[in-house]
Amino acid sequence: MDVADIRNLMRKTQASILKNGFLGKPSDDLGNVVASDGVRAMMESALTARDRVGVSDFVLLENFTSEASFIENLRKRFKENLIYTYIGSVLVSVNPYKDLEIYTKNHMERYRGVNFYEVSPHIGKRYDLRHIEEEGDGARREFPPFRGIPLNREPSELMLQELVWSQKRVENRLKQQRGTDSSDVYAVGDNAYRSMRTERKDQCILISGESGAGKTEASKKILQYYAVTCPVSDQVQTVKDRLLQSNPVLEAFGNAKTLRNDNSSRFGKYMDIQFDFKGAPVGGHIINYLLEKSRVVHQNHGERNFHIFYQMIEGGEEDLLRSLGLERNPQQYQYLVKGNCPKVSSINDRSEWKLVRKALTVIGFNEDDVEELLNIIASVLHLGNIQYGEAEEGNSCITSDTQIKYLARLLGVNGAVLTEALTHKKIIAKGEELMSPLNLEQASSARDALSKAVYGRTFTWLVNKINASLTYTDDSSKHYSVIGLLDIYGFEVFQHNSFEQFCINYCNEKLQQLFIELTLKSEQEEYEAEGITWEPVQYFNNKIICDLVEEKFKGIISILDEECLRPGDANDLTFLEKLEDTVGGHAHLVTHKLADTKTRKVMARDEFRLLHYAGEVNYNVNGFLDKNNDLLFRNLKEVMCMSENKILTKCFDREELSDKKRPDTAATQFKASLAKLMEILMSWSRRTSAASSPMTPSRRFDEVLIRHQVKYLGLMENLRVRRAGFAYRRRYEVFLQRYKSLCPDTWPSWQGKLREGVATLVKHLGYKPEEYKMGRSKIFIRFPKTLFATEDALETRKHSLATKLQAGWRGYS
Ligand code: AD9
Ligand code: MG
Repeated sequence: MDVADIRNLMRKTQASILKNGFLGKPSDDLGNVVASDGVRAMMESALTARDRVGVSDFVLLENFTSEASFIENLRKRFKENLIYTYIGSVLVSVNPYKDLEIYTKNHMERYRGVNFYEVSPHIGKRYDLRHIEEEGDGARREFPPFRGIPLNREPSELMLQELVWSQKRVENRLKQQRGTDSSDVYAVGDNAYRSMRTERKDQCILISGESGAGKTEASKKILQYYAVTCPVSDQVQTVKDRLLQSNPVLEAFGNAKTLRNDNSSRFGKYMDIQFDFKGAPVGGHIINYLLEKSRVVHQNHGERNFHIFYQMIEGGEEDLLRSLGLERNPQQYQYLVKGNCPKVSSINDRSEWKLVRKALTVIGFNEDDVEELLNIIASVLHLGNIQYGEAEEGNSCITSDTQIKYLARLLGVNGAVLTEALTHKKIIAKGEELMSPLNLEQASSARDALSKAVYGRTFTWLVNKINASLTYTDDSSKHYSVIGLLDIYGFEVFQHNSFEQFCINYCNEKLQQLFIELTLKSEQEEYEAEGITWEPVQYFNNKIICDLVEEKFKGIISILDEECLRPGDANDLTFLEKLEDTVGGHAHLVTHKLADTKTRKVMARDEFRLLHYAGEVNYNVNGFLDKNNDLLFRNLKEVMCMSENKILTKCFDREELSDKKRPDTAATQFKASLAKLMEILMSWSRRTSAASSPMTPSRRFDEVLIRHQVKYLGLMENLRVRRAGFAYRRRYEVFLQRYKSLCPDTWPSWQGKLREGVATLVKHLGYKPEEYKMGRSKIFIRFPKTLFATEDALETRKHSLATKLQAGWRGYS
């Protein structure tokens, strides 16, 4: 570029800047150069923005131990539609319950390949400014500090750049003021991706929060982010599509409307996304955790069964429904009427059906697979409609043949054999098999057990099928990197809480424990790596509650299993008594008998209360033994093993019949699978973990709920851990690059070692020894105020240079 070109460009830039009113006439009565109206307005708005939008990383809160200032910061940000705030690498989000238009392709692009803190509001973004500016060539670079441009100097390319950058910067600031914010969930996704690529480390993103907080939405956003921003090829496109399409399918079969969330996940999901050496997603794997099967046969008032039933009934074509023997009316089905809530205003079952059908095809289901799958779903509805009557001596009999006829056809089993299995129990006495009749109650629960088993196993089959379609097929390279995404069911407290809530809340306790350990661990590791003395922090460790639930012999699960296996008079109430006897004195458990008078008033006799990390929950023991046993009579298993439905033959394996060992109880299986998950996540965490923790469902900023969530998620704990030592840390080169203009010795460039450069700089800035520490590659700053003062100095310098530059430039033109 020659001088003429530069001048030309300068003129254009000048015209544009003047048109936009960012720079005005530099003058004052004394002839000094002063900030123009535009620049002044810019400075003022920056300062008001700081007050208005709060800090974007809680580590920068002055009063970091105060819950009130924590919540105030969230409130400020929420008001400005800024739903995301960091605590170090943890992302806290507040569910806005409305579309914020922050998940567009443009937003994704903005996050691609930019450093974690660069686009996310962090330091210097105390004013919520982006340091990162987009340049003409589309590349994004950190906004450089002004280099000392001598006044009245001929304009140079350098000056031109500074001006263009300033303009961009102002524009960005204005954009900020209009309320657009970084959708930081992308920053978390991008950070995990980049660390995986550059450091060759597998990553995991944990998402935690109460039911309805927005975990599933966040996990979908992250997945979409990868789908849009990662490199593509034909094979990769298929994998991307399948990864994305697995969501509507799994949600149809595994999500349902609850009182807390219209699309509540009723299973836990851990998904691995596998990337090849080019960074393209080439495969995936899903592990599912404990589906809430009881929902298939019963729903609380105001809740629904799994979405798929309603989708099929509302959206299924006439021919399909006819062949399945179904009517287009959910009210006709016993399994769909319990909650008295067939329709949900926020859900369009008919259009969801279309999406799910399409998604099944994308995932690779052929017509036969779909037909067999739908036959099973319809069978469950028919099973629910089986009516029992009383035959002789109180024995049960099936009063209508219609359902059996459909069931025999749809399940591919013999109708008579099925009828017998639904009314009798096979017992083996003295080596002989006998069919013992069931009474009405036993028969209904045998039928419900079959429905739950059929649905639950089909769900697992579905996950396996999806996994098969996501399997990484390129044998030439076995090496791929992985990003894991965990989206479980959130903590739940209802009026009536049962075995399901017990399991879900236990799972959340485990995750919370992991969360705290990871934060502590990564802090500790960072300090160790940097050679900085680790200052231990006191925090509440919820291990005590996890132990209460899962410890061998004395844990609640062990006690429950013991009662489940005990022959004779064991029942839900004897389980409760045993709890009282064994762990009655535990600080986190209360039973009616052991409660004080005040607590007793809000507890029923058949309840026990756990003092969870997140709060107190009363669990009603009614049904605990049955649900934990999760037994299916042998003869019902035999019928299913004979099924001609290919899915069912995979779900009910004949080998199971010859297995004499009693299967593990539901809670024990769950405990084992969670232990495995924790193992994976802990081992990965060594390789870094980004975490995101969406919070409260709140259409407005509901302070009570938010306070509860802050407590429940252990956010103050997390912040204390993060702030135990130092509020802020940054690599020497980045720190020096940003602030070197504030010290004549480091300006315009520092030739020596980076560490020494930073030492010179902070000495010049007057940092006191207690305010900072120098690590191996980073500077650690203890208090936000130190950093803010440095930022203010930088800001002042930039503005004074801007006005000087403006004056010089005017002289030139
Ligand atoms: V549960 O534990 O599975 O019951 P989640 O998964 O935490 O719960 P979910 O992601 O399903 O909650 O979010 C609940 C609802 O909140 C969604 O259906 C949306 O209507 C709403 N939501 C969640 N996140 C966002 C968001 N980022 N923007 C707008 C949101 N709405
Ligand atoms: Mg969910």
